[in-house]
Amino acid sequence: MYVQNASHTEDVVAAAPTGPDFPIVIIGSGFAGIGMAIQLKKAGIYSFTMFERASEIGGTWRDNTYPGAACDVPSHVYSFSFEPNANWGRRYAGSQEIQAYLLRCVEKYKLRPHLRLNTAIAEATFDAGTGLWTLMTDSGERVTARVVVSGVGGLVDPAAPNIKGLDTFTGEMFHTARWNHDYDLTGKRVAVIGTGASAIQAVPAIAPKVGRLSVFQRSPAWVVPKGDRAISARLRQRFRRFPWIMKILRTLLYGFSELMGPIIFLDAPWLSKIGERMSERHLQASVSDPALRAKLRPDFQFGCKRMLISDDYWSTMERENVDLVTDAITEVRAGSIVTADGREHAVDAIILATGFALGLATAPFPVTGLESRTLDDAWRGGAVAYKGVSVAGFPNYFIMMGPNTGPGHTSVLVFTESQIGYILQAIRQMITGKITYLSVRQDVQDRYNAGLQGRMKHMVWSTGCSSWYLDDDGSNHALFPGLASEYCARIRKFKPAEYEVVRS
Ligand code: N01
Repeated sequence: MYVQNASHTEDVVAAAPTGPDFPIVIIGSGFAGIGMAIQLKKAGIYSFTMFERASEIGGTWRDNTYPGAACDVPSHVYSFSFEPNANWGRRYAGSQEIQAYLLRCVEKYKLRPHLRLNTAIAEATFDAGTGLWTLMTDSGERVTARVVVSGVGGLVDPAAPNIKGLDTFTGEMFHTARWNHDYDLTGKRVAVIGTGASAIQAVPAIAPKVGRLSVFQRSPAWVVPKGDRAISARLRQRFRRFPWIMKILRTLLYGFSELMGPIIFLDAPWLSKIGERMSERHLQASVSDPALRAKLRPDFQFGCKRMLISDDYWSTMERENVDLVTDAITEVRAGSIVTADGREHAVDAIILATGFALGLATAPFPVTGLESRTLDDAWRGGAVAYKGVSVAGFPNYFIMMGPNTGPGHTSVLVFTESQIGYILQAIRQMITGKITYLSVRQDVQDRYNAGLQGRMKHMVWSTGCSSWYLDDDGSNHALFPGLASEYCARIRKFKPAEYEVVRS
């Protein structure tokens, strides 16, 4: 239990079994950080400390507790491949069940002694002389690390919408990712602003409870059926007895998502039509009123914005106590929301389902690499990283779910696990090769990114809709323009020749 006993973090990492010369810091304890920690332990590398700014692990699944919160990727593929869970209760597990899974992983792999909760990293600076990162915590504590693995995630901090008068609202107001469970919505007049992936889960869950629900839609989205259902006790028992069935299921689910991939991400109208027809059939089956259907039907190509997956969102919009408001919000007043048609919608509570301030394109805190260059400077023209993981000039600093590694069509964990494998190889090479630091070559990074950006013109994401995928200038530094299998193949092997390698 060296973390708890140490009075200073420098002592903590120094006291770890791998020795004082190889301290590793993992920032964040969501799926990425936990997966990295487990694989380090499996590789016999124990000299790591995981910093988490919140009071518990879990990231997305700790924060998103809104009613209906669930993963829209099937659980048997949205879990670690090395830690299958025979007991998933539903095809698409809810956030509580996923958080419980992560907590079990932490206990099973005995990660608690490596964990520093309630400790945010506020600054990181690299020293080329020693090959060490110095990290400052928010309480001013100084920590040194040979390697930093950033697993801070991109969709973390709630985005506050820029709506006139929002701060003058005197009723209850909270964001989906900061749900106030102490506030009872029963019988209340509730507004939901936003109709993205979070809203379409929360709306059907709260609609039966509230008095009146007004859903403020700025732009509609393509929705496809989820086919969610409980996994029977019998099937779960089979999974426990024959774990190989889960492996086959995982392979099938992954294979299916990869097959669907081109429909979702390619700018090929004939492929998009397949998705649009699937969604249109779902709309016809869910909503009987043609006028309401027209309001819910997007006018952009399938996949341009993140495709939404729900069995009951569209049908909920036809409930007697639910209104879809498509006129733009012009102002929020003490007890109401005013729309462009002049209507004043009186509400008791406003739920902001307005998404997240995307952290992919900016450094999560000041990060200073070689020659005193900051990550924000390096990313001024858009966030770039070699294979989404390494940034030229920032040695021994590895990013998980970094630039251009988001999938629009499959489980993000497929990407995460391949990044863990890559970073682990780099760390092993550093330990065995007595390497002081590794910095990806600028020409290697430039070539990789030119290739990715060159392919963006074939992708559907910039065909005329707005989304968190795109930077202000319309460029895409969030998603990987291809199949997950391609990404995994490209990142499978760590090649030192692609890095400047400095030995002391
Ligand atoms: O956020 P979003 P989200 N006035 O950015 C609207 C992941 N996720 O939290 O489309 C009025 O998608 C905005 O309107 P518009 C997933 O990757 C995963 O729902 O910009 N409206 C939009 O409708 C997802 O993509 C799961 O016109 C305003 C909504 O708010 C990502 O998180 C579940 C507005 C924001 O939608 C984000 O999803 C949930 C304003 N001023 C989320 N500002 C899984 O199941 C914004 N909007 C895995």
